Amino acid sequence: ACSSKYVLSQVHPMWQGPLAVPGGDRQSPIDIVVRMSVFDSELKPLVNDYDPDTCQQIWNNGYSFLVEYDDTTDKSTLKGGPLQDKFRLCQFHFHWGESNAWGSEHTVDRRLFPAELHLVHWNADKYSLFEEAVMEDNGLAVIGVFLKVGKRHEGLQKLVDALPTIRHKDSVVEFNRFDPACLLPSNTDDYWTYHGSLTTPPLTESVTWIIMKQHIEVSHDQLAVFRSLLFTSAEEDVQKSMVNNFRVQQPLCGRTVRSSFS
Ligand code: BO1
Ligand code: ZN
Repeated sequence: ACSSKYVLSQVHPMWQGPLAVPGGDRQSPIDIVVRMSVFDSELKPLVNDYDPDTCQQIWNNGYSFLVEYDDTTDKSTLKGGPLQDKFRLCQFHFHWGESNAWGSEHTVDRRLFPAELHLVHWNADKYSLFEEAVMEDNGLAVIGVFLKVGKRHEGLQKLVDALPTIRHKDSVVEFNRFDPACLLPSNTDDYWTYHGSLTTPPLTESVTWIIMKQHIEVSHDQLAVFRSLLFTSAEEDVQKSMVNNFRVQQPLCGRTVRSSFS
């Protein structure tokens, strides 16, 4: 039998108490065991076509910070890779640790990274809203990119500079003209893909995960600014640092992880 844990972590009030998800044998995140992944020559290169003008705002939702995009038209899209349809970008966000020793949700051969970027897209060929797609098979596609500590990331710095203005939960500021493609590694042809779920509620099993093989480098100081954000709102007496906002790993339950490279 394949069981997965739903009651997770101390990081956020929404994780207190059990969370029932039907099925639960396709949950995320997972450890990618490289020698168990299966090369699939049918997996095509990813095609992202992002319009920086669709970038709208950045907000602290009490779990991460989200950079949100206007997804009412087909201006920022993702196609190709394992995807049959065209998907629209709605937001990206990160997960990170309190130290550089951990923080990513996915791991590669048990290797942890200090942070992980998620670019969230929904299937605009089959559905008309994120809320519709989130319930459905093949509804969502999320690109995962590992962050490693090294040299400062120029593209990320514009985001980092905005973070002090959204330190508390529920703060939102306008944020324009940010090209999410600047956060992708130089090689997006090499990736792993598998069927999984959202890693926070509603945890629906509607996600085609596309995990980049190549990581991006960011500086320790840039990650330190992520860690200066707060889980708590300005009204709360005891402030809690936003760190360790990742879900624990979930069982593979017989799923196959495919790779676009051999
Ligand atoms: S993740 O990429 O698996 N960590 C993930 C987890 C949860 C969401 C998105 C991605 N949640 C949803 C919310 C919706 C919201 C949407 C787009 O993100 O449930 O209410 O509209 O921002
Ligand atoms: Zn995420």
